[in-house]
Amino acid sequence: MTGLLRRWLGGGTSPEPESAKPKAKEYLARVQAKIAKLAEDFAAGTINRAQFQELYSHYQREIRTIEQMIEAGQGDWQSAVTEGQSVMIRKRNLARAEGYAVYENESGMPLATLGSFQIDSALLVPMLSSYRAATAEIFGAGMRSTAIEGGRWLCFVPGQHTTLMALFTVEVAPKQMEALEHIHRVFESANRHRLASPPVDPTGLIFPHEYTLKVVIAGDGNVGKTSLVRRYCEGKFESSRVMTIGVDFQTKVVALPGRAVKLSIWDVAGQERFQSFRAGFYRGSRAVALVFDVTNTESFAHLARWREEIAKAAKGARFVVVGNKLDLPRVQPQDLAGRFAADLGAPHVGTSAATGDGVPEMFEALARLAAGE
Ligand code: G3D
Ligand code: MG
Repeated sequence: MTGLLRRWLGGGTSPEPESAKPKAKEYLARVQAKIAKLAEDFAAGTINRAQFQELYSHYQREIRTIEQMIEAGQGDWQSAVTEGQSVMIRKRNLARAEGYAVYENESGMPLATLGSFQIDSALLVPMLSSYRAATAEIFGAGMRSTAIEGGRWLCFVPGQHTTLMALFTVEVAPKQMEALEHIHRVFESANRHRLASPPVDPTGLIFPHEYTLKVVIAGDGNVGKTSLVRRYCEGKFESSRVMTIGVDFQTKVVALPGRAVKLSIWDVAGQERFQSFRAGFYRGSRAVALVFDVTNTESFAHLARWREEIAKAAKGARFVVVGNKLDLPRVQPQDLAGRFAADLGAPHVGTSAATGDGVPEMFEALARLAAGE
């Protein structure tokens, strides 16, 4: 507590209305309790450094502003209250797994990659070999994580036969590292016979943490559903493509912190206009992207109908609202889309299948919802 605050809380000659004081005092005490909890969370390893630091300064800023307003005799100190932001700060700074790779300890050869494990091999190979050299000594206690270019973090998890590497967007919290170690233990144990007799055939390995979840991409024709799936699954965008008919779904492994899930992605290809075909198509889906085109307000207006139809056929399915074609001049008002998403309790993502912007975020949001996070 600062001297300023203490002076004010102690009463005396403060100019602000008496009635405001107890409430402000109560509120500031709550913020202090949050700071204490934050310190505990960091010590317990459930949050990372960036989350701790940004939240801490957020709380300090809030306290300081409220104190100054009170000092200046402004009764409306509540206007400085920013409750609810901390969740966003936590989320923004959470380490997200981009991808995983499993390397054989003895040969240093990659056995499998999951998600997107894009990392310069000129950087990776020396790190891996020095790590492998150390693995023998540090086995059992040797998880390591290290900052690499782009602010990303690379984690090494040693096992008896293999090393799991995971690429994260920012620094990883110790609890996330523990989850990785657990995954890797299960992986080695499930594959122990194959791993013990090299050369290992990667196609025979099983990834026990990987399971398939069905997700659906819905929305009017021409909003870019097929282009989004292509961009994500095949990494490309083709304009003037022939409309897809026939291919029902594609699968793709998505890396989430502490696990990987496989999505089977069902694109309402060519069925936009044939409602009678759709109910069966939705069955068993866990998460649904409601896609509209930001240059076409009608496609947005139709989302409520899409949602209603899907909610009937796939009870419990959760939604992500996706505004696509962000590379073009926007016509549909963004705040309306935000409100629609908020009313559904759904994340809202902006994408461009043409540039790739927002596309990983869209599918990650689907994976998280489908996995029940
Ligand atoms: P659908 O599957 O929802 O019916 P498609 O939509 O993926 O077939 O895309 C419809 C049209 O929109 C295609 O135009 C495609 O190239 C274009 N498109 C999809 N996503 C984007 C995007 O993010 N930005 C831009 N600029 N265009 C996009 P064409 O003319 O190629 O048939
Ligand atoms: Mg299509």
